[in-house]
Amino acid sequence: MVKQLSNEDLITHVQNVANDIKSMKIKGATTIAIKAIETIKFVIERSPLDKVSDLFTMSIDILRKSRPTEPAMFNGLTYVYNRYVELKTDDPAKDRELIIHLADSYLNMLKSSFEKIIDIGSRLIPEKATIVTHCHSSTVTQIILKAKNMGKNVRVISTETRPIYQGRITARELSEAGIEVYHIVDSAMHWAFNKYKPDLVLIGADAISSVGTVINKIGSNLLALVAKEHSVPLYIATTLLKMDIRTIYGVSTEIEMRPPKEVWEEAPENVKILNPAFEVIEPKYIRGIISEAGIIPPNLVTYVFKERYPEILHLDREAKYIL
Ligand code: RUB
Repeated sequence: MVKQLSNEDLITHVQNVANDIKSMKIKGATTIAIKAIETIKFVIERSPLDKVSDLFTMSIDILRKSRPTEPAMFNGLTYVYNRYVELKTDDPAKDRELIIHLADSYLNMLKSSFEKIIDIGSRLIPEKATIVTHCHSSTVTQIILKAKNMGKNVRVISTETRPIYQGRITARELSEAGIEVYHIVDSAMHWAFNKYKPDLVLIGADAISSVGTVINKIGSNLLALVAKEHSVPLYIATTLLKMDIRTIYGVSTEIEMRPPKEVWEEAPENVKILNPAFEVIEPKYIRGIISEAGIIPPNLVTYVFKERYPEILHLDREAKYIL
């Protein structure tokens, strides 16, 4: 039996997680989604019985405001919330079990799709390959690590990913596993393609829209342009659970603008710093999306999503989804 905590302690816990997501102590779309859903479970398991419902709604509200460009988290929170509303009883003990069960269901969807993508992606990598990546995507690094474990000879060019250098996480993770890594500043992308003639570009995603555009870390579209110029195929490794289903109804995914201080701590007062966290890659630059449903062209995303996750799309009917 898990020890109960007070209302205040549980809310503080959720707020701390939301702040860690906002400040990017917790980052990367998959990690954020898992952490948000695990936090719901943590709270509900420890909530006083008469507060289960209130704490659940409050936690969802706090978490969903933490970062605006994270559909894998929103889909998870929406799935758990809407299914709960549909199935809840008048018995708080049963409702507690129900929420925990729904949270586990979504975590399992994430986990099983992640495993399938790693399998498919690692098979796609040639026996001897130079791969360019950008930022830190756990999906991408796991694909590369698995390819290495399969005996493939891979080397990686990773960009540092200004302003907060997530590329260093990638470089460290892969080099510690014995992979040859060349680390470059973002603006050396074109130079690196000329010098090392990569075989493919492999990046992750934060969001996918209904028409197959992909949103990923700022600099990703620049990399897509460079890849196109050099005729190098670009693949996106992502679960379809990152689809922003609001885009079906004409709502655009918001691109998060981050604090100026991340770019320049003590900038002169009259310099206006712009710090977009993400950008959009058009389908014409994408050779394929490595997803849990196989490698698919971007324009099939909505169709495949509907086939695979009817329970999530169903919840969205009449745009009830828009939180
Ligand atoms: C991280 C980023 C990653 C995606 C995919 O951005 O753009 O490519 O989130 O990651 P940030 P994963 O550091 O701003 O969160 O494959 O782990 O879901």
